Order: sequence, then C-alpha cells, then structure tokens
Amino acid sequence: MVMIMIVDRANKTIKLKIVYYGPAMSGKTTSLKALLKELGYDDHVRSVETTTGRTLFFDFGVIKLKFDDWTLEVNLWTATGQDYYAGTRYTILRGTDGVIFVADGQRTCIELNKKCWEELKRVIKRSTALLFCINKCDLNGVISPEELKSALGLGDEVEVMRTSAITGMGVKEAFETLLLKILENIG
Ligand SMILES: Nc1nc2c(ncn2[C@@H]2O[C@H](COP(=O)(O)OP(=O)(O)O)[C@@H](O)[C@H]2O)c(=O)[nH]1
Ligand SMILES: [Mg+2]
Repeated sequence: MVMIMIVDRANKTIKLKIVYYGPAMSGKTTSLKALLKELGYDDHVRSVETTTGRTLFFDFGVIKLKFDDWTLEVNLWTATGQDYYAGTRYTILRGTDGVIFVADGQRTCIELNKKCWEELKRVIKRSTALLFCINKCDLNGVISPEELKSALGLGDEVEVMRTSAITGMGVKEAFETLLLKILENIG
C-alpha cells in the first residue's frame, strides 16, 4: 500500500501532489492552465517565468475537491526536462503521488521524449501513479500511442491518452484518470 498523500483527520483534508513532467515545450504549462480553466480556476497558476514566457523553475496550482465533508486538495506542479534545471526537477518530484508525462506528439520530438522519460525513470518511485499524454494532438501527423510506447519501451499495462492542451481536449480526462489511479493505489 502506498501512503504518500497526507491525511489530516482533524481538518478532514487529504492532500496529494501531481507533477506534469516532460521535455521542454511539450505543453506542461499549457496543460496545467487548461485544467484549471476547465475546473473554473482561471488565473490560478503561479509561474516563475523567463521574459520570453517559458517556465523558469516551475508552475504551481491547487485544486480543492469536496466529497462528503472531506476536502481533497491536489497540488499540481510542472517540471521541465531542461538539463540545467535538473536540481529543481528532482526537488519537485519528491513526495509525488502521481506523474502525468506530457510527451510532445510531434514526430520530430520522439528522441526528446525518450531522453526525458529515461531521466524520469531513474528517479521516480515504483509506487508513483503514472499516465502518459501525447500532447499537441490538434497538429497533423502526431505519433500514435503505439509509437510512443515502442519508442519509450513501455509495457502494455501503461496508459497513454491523447491531449491538446491548447484546445483543452483530453486534459481533464487525463487528470481524472490519474487521480483515480492514485486513489486506487491507496485503497
Ligand atoms: N499546437 C499545440 N501547441 C501547443 C499545445 N500545448 C502547448 N503548445 C504550445 O507549445 C509551446 C510550449 O508550451 P508550454 O506549455 O509553455 O510548454 P512547457 O515547456 O512544457 O511548459 C507554446 O507555444 C504552446 O502554445 C498543444 O496541445 N497544441
Ligand atoms: Mg512550462
């Protein structure tokens, strides 16, 4: 049984942490913003950005879901796959309940996705719930789930979904799927 999530019985709050991880420019920040927007949290992403609008260290957002008299607080982070932020990345991955790997669906990005997954694989705990998204599915010629699985060497049991962070397509579904995986792990 996995028990990273924090259960605060006095305040009837369960806290958990999800990280959007993937190569630079794959759409992690856009996915997080799309998710929060979909759930009605406009402008609730706090980012540390460069002057060109790229994420410098991370983005951070919180979602609060109510069930009965309990509150589920989901802390959401993004981590870039850029080498020079490696230190930050491993700090962000600490205590993570689930990771959404945001792959860049463009055919030219297969190697980038692979390199990034190999880095993540080395540091992620086996108990961490994991889901893969092929992002940018609004573009022509994006790779299929089978191609991603074969490039990354993923087994048949691994779940791959299609998203377009820019249109919001599939982003909420991916989040909900991962959330269920985390809760199943705990149960
Ligand atoms: N066509 C398309 N572009 C996207 C999508 N998601 C992100 N982008 C674009 O890709 C670039 C990088 O996105 P961003 O979210 O900042 O990537 P990050 O580095 O992973 O946080 C931006 O120009 C986005 O507008 C998508 O689903 N489709
Ligand atoms: Mg970003």
